Amino acid sequence: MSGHGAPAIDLSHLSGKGHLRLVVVAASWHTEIMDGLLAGALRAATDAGIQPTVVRVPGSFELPVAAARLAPHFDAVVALGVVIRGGTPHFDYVCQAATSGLTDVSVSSGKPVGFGVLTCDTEQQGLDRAGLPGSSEDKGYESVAAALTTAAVLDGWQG
Ligand code: DLZ
Repeated sequence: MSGHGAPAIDLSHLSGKGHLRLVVVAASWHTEIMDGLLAGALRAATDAGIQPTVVRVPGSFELPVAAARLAPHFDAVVALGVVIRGGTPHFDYVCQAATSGLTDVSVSSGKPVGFGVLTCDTEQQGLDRAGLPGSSEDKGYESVAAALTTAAVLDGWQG
């Protein structure tokens, strides 16, 4: 999977949607990459005119439980994390738990959960996607844009 084919991001359609409540749940492993992802996420929220709540958890494995607890109180959730492959199968378990856990939260809560979890073979792959100077992609920004765009589409549709 590559960034090729991604839609252009234009957040101007979110004007008038400043009431949307956004929480960014961010893991803490791989500090430099996480700092870039979080900065990109906050930049996107600012561009949308929304002031997010930020909640930190230890690792990506903890993202789903935090998202599950917070989702009822917000219109959109964004999960940020970085998992880098090591020498054991641990990588696969953490990635699987984060991915399926966050999907479950989104579907069961009916709230968009932006997926800003990088699953990388190398640290360099994470740096390339972290929205840092020299990065080619900005996954923190993209995941907030996706979650807020979906929340705006669903805004007003109550179950
Ligand atoms: C244990 C662990 C390892 C080895 N690697 C990562 C990682 O690359 N990225 C990440 O977000 N978290 C990692 N963790 C921590 C787990 O996500 C989790 O916090 C611990 O297993 C405790 O539940």
